[in-house]
Parts: sequence; structure tokens; C-alpha cells
Amino acid sequence: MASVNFSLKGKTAWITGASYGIGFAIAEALHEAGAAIVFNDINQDLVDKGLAAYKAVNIPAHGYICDVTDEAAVNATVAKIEKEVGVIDILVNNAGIIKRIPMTEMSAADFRQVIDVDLNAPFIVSKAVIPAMIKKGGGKIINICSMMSELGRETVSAYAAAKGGLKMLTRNIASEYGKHNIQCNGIGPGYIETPQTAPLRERQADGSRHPFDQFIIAKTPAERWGTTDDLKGPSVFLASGASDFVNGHVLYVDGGILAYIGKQP
Ligand code: NAP
Ligand code: GCO
Repeated sequence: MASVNFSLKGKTAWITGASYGIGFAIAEALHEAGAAIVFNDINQDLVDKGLAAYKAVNIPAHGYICDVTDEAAVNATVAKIEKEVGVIDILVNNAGIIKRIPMTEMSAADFRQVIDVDLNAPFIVSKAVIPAMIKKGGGKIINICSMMSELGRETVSAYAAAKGGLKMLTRNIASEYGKHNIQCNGIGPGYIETPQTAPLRERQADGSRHPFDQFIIAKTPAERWGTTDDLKGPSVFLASGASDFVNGHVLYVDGGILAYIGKQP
């Protein structure tokens, strides 16, 4: 009977935009499972800060300057990674932004920027890494989706459109490249304590919890925000041989939000 294989020893993992936040935690987990870690950020200062953060936790990460929306830059970065580190076995499309603006007040430029980073970039980066994965006999792509891959809410029209599209891009990559032993899945974090959600958790002037903070607690069966540590195990699972027959799936790591109508006020 084959043993379950969670090891990533000998694998190269590129987690995009992983200087901090969810991507950094996923990188820690994949490193702990044996993978060589590659990350990127948009300028040298931020890459240096990321390298320092990885060094502080004894991870010999490889950092590259790359704006994931720039296809030429992405292609050049993939070539550098393949030359300097190795063929990318595991891609985590983590880089992302959000703009919280009522739709009728949002400029088309702002809408396009969110779509560009959160949906076009995962297409660009996946397209760049798949050919070498095929040559190598397979690979893993993990797209960081969201509650907004399933649900809408006020002010996040661009983000929800992007993350809904990312869920379907995940399914399409799975459909188109599964025959090459490439598994493409999503992780859908719930509400996680990172810089991206800090504005939703700020204490009020009177020291009380932010109304949105209280709202999320009432909508989450676990009655807490997630932490980046909650994403580590699911990431190793989807990056490893343990998930070789899981394809096109979005694994929601949300404490039960999507299953729950919400606590009665
Ligand atoms: P975060 O703290 O804002 O970090 C986002 C990362 O993406 C940063 O390192 C950022 O780098 C990078 N990035 C943004 N645009 C980039 C670009 N054009 N090129 C390269 N890197 C870029 O966000 P997070 O909370 O860790 O979220 C990470 C992912 O999880 C995102 O896709 C987000 O949508 C998703 N997510 C977050 C939550 C949550 O509750 N936090 C829940 C569900 C899904 P810079 O510092 O240079 O901007
Ligand atoms: C928001 C939050 C969410 C989270 C996450 C939920 O404004 O509603 O930022 O979008 O970031 O995507 O899964």
C-alpha cells in the first residue's frame, strides 16, 4: 500500500508576492515540507525586506523583482528562476490587491488594476510556468481565491469579479492540463489577519471592535478571524503528492463561513 506523500523535498516553489502576509506563511510551510522557496516583489527595496524576513526564520529564499502583471517581466523571471534555482514545480498565485470602493464610485482604471493583479497575473504566470512543468512530467498550481469567489459584498465589485474569475481559471487550467499531470487547485481563505484586512479590524476610537470585525465573528462558526498559520496545512496538501488526484477544486479555509447563515443578532 503506497504511503501518503506530503514531502516537497527536491521541489522548487514560487509563491508570488510573498514578502509577507498569506504568501509568506505558505512559503514557510512549503519550506518546512522540503521545497526551495522563490518569491518576488515589485522593487529591490521590498525584495530586500522580504529576504531579510525569510532570513530571520532561517529560510534561504530566492527573491526576484517582478511585477506579476508584466508578462515580459514574468517570462524573464521564470527564465532566471529556472537557471538559478530550478524548474518551477509548484506555483502559488498569491499576489493580490483589493480596492474597497462603491461600484458606482469606482473608476474603470481602478477596476482594471484589480482585475490585472488578481486575475490577469495568475493567467500570465501560470502560462509562463506550464510548458516546463509539462516537460518535467507534471506540476502543481495553487491559486489563492477568496470568499469573494463565491459571495459578493458592498465595495468589492472588482475584487469579487477577479476572484470569481480566478476560481474558473483554476477549473480551466485543471481541465486543459490535467492530462500532463498538472493539478491546479485553489485555496479560498476566509477572513485572515493580514495587512490587507487590517482596516477591517481597526479598534474604534472608544476602544470597541470594528463593526466589520464583529460582523465577521458572527458569520464565522469558529468565532474568530483566521491566521496565516491556518493556511499552511492546506497549502502543503495541495502542493504535494497527497493531492495528485485533486484537480480543479477550491479548498475553502474559512472556519465554516460558507456553510453558516450567521449568528442570530
Ligand atoms: P497583502 O498582505 O496585501 O499582500 C499582498 C502581496 O501581494 C504583497 O506582498 C504585495 O506586494 C504583493 N503584490 C501586490 N501586487 C503585486 C504585483 N503587481 N506584483 C507582485 N507582487 C504584488 O495580502 P494578503 O492578505 O497576504 O493576501 C494574499 C492573497 O490572499 C491575495 O491574493 C488576497 O486576495 C488573498 N486573500 C486574502 C485574504 C485575507 O483575509 N487576508 C482572504 C482571502 C484571500 P507589495 O507589498 O509590493 O504590494
Ligand atoms: C473584504 C476582505 C475580503 C478578504 C478575503 C475574504 O474587504 O471583504 O478584504 O475580501 O480579503 O478575500 O476571503
